[in-house]
Amino acid sequence: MPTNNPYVLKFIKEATDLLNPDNVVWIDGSKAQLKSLADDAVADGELIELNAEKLPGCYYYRTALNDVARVEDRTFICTPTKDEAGPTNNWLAPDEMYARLKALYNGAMKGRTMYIVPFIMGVKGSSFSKVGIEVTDSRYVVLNMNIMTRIGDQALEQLGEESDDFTKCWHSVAELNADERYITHFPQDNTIMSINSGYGGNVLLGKKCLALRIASYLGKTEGWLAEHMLILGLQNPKGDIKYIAAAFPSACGKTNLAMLIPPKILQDYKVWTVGDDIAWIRPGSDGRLWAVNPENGFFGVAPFTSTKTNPNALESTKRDTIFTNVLFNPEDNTVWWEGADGEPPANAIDWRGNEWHPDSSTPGAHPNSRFTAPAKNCPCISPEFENPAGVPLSAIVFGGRRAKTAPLVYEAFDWNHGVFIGSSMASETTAAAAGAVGVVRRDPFAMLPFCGYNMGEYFAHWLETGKKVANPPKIFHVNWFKKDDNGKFLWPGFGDNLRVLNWIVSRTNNEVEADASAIGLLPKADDINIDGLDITDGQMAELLKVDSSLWLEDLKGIREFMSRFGEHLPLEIAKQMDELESRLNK
Ligand code: OXD
Ligand code: MN
Repeated sequence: MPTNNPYVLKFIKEATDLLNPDNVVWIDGSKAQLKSLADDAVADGELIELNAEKLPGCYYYRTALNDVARVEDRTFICTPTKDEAGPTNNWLAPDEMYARLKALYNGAMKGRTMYIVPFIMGVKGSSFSKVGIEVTDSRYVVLNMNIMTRIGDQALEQLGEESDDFTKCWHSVAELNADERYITHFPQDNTIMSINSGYGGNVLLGKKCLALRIASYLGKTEGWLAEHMLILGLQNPKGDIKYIAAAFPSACGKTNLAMLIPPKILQDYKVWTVGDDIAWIRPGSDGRLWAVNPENGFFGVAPFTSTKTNPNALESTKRDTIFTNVLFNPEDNTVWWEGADGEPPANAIDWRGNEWHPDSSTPGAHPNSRFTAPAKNCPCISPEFENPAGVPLSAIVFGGRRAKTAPLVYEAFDWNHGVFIGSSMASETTAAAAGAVGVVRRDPFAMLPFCGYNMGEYFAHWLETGKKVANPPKIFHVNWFKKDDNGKFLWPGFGDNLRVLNWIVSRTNNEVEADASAIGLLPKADDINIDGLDITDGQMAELLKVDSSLWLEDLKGIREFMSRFGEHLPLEIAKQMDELESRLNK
């Protein structure tokens, strides 16, 4: 045993007794152990080793056909009462769920090996960091956990011999039976139980399950925030760097923003990536909020990642990366996906394992195919990525995909107003018919599927956090997706989003004034640098326009959503809705 910690040993005994594996292997995190695990997986046909020259250290993996994404309808928060999980989570009483899961786990690893993966979310020795221990029967999980977290003996050292402060993470692929698939969280027991899936978001338990759902609950009880946010450092031509954390619902380009390449005209600026998906944020003794990225890699969507859309993400995948459900090219043992650089291979194998040709009628890569790439491969990884103290936040940015309602950018009047903006975040479903504005899905703080307790209480926790910091970051909202009356995007997006980030930073430095409107503070049109862009004054006015009647309509949707929280809705949020309404009616 690599540890004498009695709490760890008790957990491992309980898991071994129930799962009944033939072998038990402690993962120490050494290169030799991981290489031999990968070699075994290749020998068994579970992984394919890719071209050693073009993609050194890289492997290819296919999931089961019925197991290609997170399963929100099978994801549960099992707090003692339903009320504690709140109206936005699936809930079952802990006793009932434990009984159901224990029946499924009973003997599930018979004939298999159980791997014990101790891991740290965050860097060793940081006061932000948390330890988890995942038991799993999947070598793919072990190898991915090695990329996404810091695994092995270092985690047991961080935990020490006496602490019970770790998350117990149970995983078995079992029979991959979709009808008995469960991704379950017991926040009060610091326990996660996942079964019948082998897909990353459901089984790499450090990520969504620990670093968001369990951590949001720990953050509430311990006084910090676990958020679905990227963190970037924006360096100006003088070399000063300001840090921004930003939350966006899926399909809004979080990884692209985190790794942004400045347009030519602003090439003296530089964006450093601290994280692309998760931020843990704590009040610092200096009155500011400090943030770390607890992950150690990127679990990114492969399709449409290319030299054009995100060269930094692409470069990150050039070595020591695991590709899942992309297209496999057996001619030279490489991979490809829709929207990748270069021509599709003439004779390939698609994500289902079937022969595929460029004229095949189905995509070669699954739309949710992924790369798991080490953060240290990223050319723009921040020098502060491993700073145990994190980075101080100057701004927090919320965003969504809104065709009409939200302007390109606006600033909250103050912290509480900013919390209201985060709580009323929304995104529109894409591919709306011409002229229509899409279906609005409310996704507060981009945390709807990831909040491990009642979201009304989560809003209250955000409000409380603001009271604890003398110099909180300013809060903003952006919308890269505003459209004109012909349905054409008004803003170019991608690298040009830097122009908006620059305005945000200039506001945090008190360098420019802003205009008060009913919804918040708007830029003066001249303060957003559009040199070199084909944007007319009229289009800029449209980008910054606030249409009161559209907002009053939107407010109805916000009120309806907030009414779900009943007595858990903070009075402050109700007050913010009333104040917005009266400003809009003025
Ligand atoms: C997500 C992800 O689903 O990061 O948000 O994979
Ligand atoms: Mn995410």
